[in-house]
Amino acid sequence: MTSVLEFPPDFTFGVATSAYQVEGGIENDWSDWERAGKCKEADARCGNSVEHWERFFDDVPLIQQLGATAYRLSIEWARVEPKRGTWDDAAWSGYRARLEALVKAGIRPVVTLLHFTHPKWFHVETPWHEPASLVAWSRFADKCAELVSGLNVAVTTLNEPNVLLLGGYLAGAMPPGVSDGRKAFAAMANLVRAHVIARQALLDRCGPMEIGIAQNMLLFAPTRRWHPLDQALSRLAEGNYNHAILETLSTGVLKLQMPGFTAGKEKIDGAAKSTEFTGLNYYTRAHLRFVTQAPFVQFEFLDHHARGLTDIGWEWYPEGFGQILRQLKRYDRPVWITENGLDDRTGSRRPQYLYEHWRELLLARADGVDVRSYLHWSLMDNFEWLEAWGPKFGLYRVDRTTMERQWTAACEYYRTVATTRRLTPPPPAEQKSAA
Ligand code: IFM
Repeated sequence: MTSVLEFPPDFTFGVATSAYQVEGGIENDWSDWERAGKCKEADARCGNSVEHWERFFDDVPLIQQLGATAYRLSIEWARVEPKRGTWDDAAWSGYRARLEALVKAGIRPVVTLLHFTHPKWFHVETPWHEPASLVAWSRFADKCAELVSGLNVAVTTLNEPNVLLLGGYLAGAMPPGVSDGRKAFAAMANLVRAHVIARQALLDRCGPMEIGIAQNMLLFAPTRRWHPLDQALSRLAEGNYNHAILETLSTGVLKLQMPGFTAGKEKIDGAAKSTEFTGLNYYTRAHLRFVTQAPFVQFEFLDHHARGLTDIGWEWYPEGFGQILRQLKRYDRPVWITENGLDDRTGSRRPQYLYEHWRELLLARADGVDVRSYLHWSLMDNFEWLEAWGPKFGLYRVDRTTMERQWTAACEYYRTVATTRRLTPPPPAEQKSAA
């Protein structure tokens, strides 16, 4: 019998990254987006990133040293299909060799098929709001099924489809830069279909296996607790952003209700009960305020508890993690934390962040939430999309001039908890200034 502040022996500790953010040398829709000056700093480039493609086999021991036994990584579609219909066989075998190396090292791969990025040709002819997107996707999904067959892997078909839809199809802030409610709804339905297609391809090729998505969820709260419109916005955000896709994968019916933006209802064949686990990416709480000018909603990250916002300005709010975990009981599936972490330029806050979030996780487990794994975002510092190289999410700090991976206090703390399974507070942080 384990105590509340102990992780059971079969609980999985792991780490996560995504291809574009760490591999380097990739030309895709995001590299074009950067070149068009669309990141926060116009000259920001992912470029050679942290060279994880080249250094992969040396990076595997870094995962082992953390006591981690799972690694969530993604397949870069643009690497394996740089031209529509033309596979790069060396890239496919490169991924296979990497997955095999992980398995050999006792690390279970959790493979993401789509983590925000697409080959350059994709949006030109087959953006997600067009049915043809699914033709291109089906071919890719079949190849991914072939890639993982015979290996003990789990799959998250889609990473944060809600972020891709909001950023890429409603706000126009990430590729493909569309801002159109009707297209956003069509894209959403097709992304759910993409999950169903990939799932079928995997089951056909590999037999029973664990398949889910990684869903970004925020705890939403009204900025003015008494204000009916702030309250209504929070409820809408919770329903549409957090739950609409998870509900669809549970009931088979996609329902979206975003007044003034988009709405729709559609039955998606094969979507009902189409996951083996619910993947949660949790970072923060967002407060919502109704404003009288379009888009009528203002997002705010408030430091209500005076804990200090994170470096990119997110609220430090572990309680939200526990609350969201409890909401996931409704899906009646084991929960995997597919991402959780913090941008921390000095590295001094991450151990305490881990402690507080792990504590919430264990309390939620004690409350009956079947949380089975925790994959930390991120194994090492990486390219943070519109924010480029400012945020530091890595357990390992990466010096991008030498590409040296540096062990940090958070690595030490992670290893202690992952290997002892006992959650005790971390030693007091040394105060460091940002590098
Ligand atoms: O870096 C991202 C990741 O790609 C998706 N989830 C959130 C992370 C931190 O913003």
